[in-house]
Amino acid sequence: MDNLCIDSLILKLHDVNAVKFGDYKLKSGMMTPIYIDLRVLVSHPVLMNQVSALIYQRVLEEELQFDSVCGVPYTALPMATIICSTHELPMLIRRKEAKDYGTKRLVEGSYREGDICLIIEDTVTSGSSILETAEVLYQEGLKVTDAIVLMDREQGGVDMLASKGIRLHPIISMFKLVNVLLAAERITAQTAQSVRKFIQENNTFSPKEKNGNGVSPAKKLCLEQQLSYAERAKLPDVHPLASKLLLMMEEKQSNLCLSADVTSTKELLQLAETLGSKICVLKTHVDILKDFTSDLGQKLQTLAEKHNFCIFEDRKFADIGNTVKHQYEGGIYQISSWSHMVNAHGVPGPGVVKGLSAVGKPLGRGLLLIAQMSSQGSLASGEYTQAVLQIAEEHLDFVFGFICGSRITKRPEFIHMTPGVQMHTGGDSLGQRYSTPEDVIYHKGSDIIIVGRGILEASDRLKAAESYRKCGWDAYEKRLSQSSK
Ligand code: S5P
Repeated sequence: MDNLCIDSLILKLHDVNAVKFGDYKLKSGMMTPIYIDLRVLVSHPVLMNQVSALIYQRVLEEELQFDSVCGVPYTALPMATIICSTHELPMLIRRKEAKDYGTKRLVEGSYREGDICLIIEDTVTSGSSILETAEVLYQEGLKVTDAIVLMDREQGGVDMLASKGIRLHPIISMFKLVNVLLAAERITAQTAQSVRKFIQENNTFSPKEKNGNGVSPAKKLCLEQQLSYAERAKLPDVHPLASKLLLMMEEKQSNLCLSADVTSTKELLQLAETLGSKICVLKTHVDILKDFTSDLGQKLQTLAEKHNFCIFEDRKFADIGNTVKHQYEGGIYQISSWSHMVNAHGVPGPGVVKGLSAVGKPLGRGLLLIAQMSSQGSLASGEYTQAVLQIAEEHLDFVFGFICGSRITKRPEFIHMTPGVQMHTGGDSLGQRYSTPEDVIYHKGSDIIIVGRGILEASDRLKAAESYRKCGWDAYEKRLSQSSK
């Protein structure tokens, strides 16, 4: 989703008084220093269309599957209507009260038992309004798997709904809103701080039993994942390379892997030199270099030692054991001689790991298996991911982690690395999909963010790398602090 688009929308919402600062009472009775009132949007048709278009864009990005759409009455009702009318999607209307004449229906529209209904909402605090609507839909035999909300007050709605089996996809978060208004000098730093404090201190969702029912997936991750990177580095079964990497991460306060997808050797070495201090891993695609020379590996290794990072050639091996052995060791690139880690698909079965291990293990190298991919329509999911996990568990002496979208195993010895990361969700025109560092590390429980164009296309790469490092690290610290609560 385009960042500028969200930023300008936030300013326009502020212009029309849909965002107010002061002392306001929420539906729950709680007093709040910020109030979101999107009811005014009906008087601003251009803005209403823009909001509806953003919600629909999110539907596409998340590739949501559903049979009908229902807006939570009343504010989200016109938004759902515009989306359904524009894109010719069937809509359902949830009545707040059943009529006392005629059909007495609580849900208007046509549907069949088992149909999936997507819920649309304007603002979420605790998530209770969405749940109320979902419960009415459940009574009619409908299913609800996902909901989209324009504004998430970040007070526990995502976790509460997740605990009820509903994924909530927020478009604007409260922190983002405050940051944009502060940057535009619409509010003072003091107001921004009081809102942030209020949000942090007023989470409406507190799971009753630790590890028990009613705990959201995000919270469950936190509860399970109590070890720091440094503690994991010392586990008895951890692969030596994973141990080295985890200690490096802790020391540099970086869980950022730079995907240095450039086509000139000079630029690659420059990146390693200038951004080396910000990263824990430098990921390369040496086969896209137009001027590869055999001394590159040595030069990269020198920089890796100087700046304390690991080298990861993203070769994605996917052949029978005997072939990958040659591809890893020989050819022009001689990858095994300089790359600390490589990755492989599980498609060929365990033979691919055995072939690579024959070359890499004696050199102290390690392997990441590709368990999931960031690209749209990826086939690496479900049972495939589980089968890859099993191959990894059978080769703990060489496989030390995964390329994946979210954490796939509780074993703390494995390192999870996630590509498809930018500051904002969205994608490119060739099927890449992006999640945010916070989502990947905090919500999805991964360990390392892999960032390419988010940094490479920035006007100041060093500044961008520092922002990603900080976001990734903050999300890790947030996860750790929650787990020890
Ligand atoms: O599923 C994947 C696996 C990988 S390794 N999706 C990916 O995007 N990658 C790699 O991560 C991809 O080859 C590229 O080098 C990097 C993502 O680049 P970005 O520019 O989209 O951040």
